[in-house]
Amino acid sequence: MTEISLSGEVADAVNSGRPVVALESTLLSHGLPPGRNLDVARRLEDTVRAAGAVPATIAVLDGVPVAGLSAAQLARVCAADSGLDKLSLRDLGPAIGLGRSGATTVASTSALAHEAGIGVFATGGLGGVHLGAGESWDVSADLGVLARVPTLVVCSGVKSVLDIAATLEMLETYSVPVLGYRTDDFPAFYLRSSGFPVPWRVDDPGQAAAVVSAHRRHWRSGVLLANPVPPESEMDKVLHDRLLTEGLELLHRTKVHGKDITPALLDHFHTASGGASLDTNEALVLSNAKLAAEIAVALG
Ligand code: PSU
Ligand code: MN
Repeated sequence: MTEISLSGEVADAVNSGRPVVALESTLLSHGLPPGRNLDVARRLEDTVRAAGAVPATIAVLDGVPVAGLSAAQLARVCAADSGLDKLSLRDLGPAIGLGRSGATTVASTSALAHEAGIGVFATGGLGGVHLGAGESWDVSADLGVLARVPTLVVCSGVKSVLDIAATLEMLETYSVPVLGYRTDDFPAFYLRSSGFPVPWRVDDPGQAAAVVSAHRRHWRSGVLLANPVPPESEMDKVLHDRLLTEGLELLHRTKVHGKDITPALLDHFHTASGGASLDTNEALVLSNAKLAAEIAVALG
């Protein structure tokens, strides 16, 4: 497809078969407030390095997909006035062809990572089937990409603003293995459990790596590893449920739809919780980056 620009460090690691972990930029530019996002971006990269892998944060800058943003590029992505679009996979052609800049979602990051030779990717939450999708048809492209691109995605499940049962059904239809990390319950981003079981469980990075290698020998879809937020950082359930109800009302009232739904909802949670949801968000994404790096090392 496109020529991806790899940083020297990422290119060296990919070429010599050393562990690399892809990181997405939409969670930074559209999921976290300016200021906080840059701090999280740097800590994500430090966490991956501390676990023995090379971080490759991915974005499209001035029409070029980049894997392994420099410090200056990372600061640009996180700036309050970055003006970056949210780019799903279908947006890559237009953004690249027209020389635009944007942050990549799970869908576009997975695809670019795979193209760059990176098989492991850490993020916060996956997109999924929205509540009311029977009417709106709003199903994240993240699911369709997991069906086709053999990247391991480590995340904390999907937010309870989505139809979690329907999301899990689609992942089954698409033959995407769903693994719980040290849990039998599919997590719900801010919460450790969604109330829905996972079909398979792994208890250490070695088991996760064994499943991923076995899957890749037989089938070319992605693998989803669901890692619940650390217990001490889980959001209070009563607060969570209140913010969710309010958030859904807000979306309805302000007629937000399509790709703006997730950023608007995250913003509502962060503002209305006085920052409590930010601590949860940060803790879970850091935990996923660490786990992804450990699995990348085990796969190597
Ligand atoms: N879930 C979160 N935080 C996020 C996202 C999802 O908890 O920032 C982002 C990811 O980049 C994901 C995208 O790929 O939203 C899904 O958007 P949509 O539902 O518009 O496909
Ligand atoms: Mn959507």
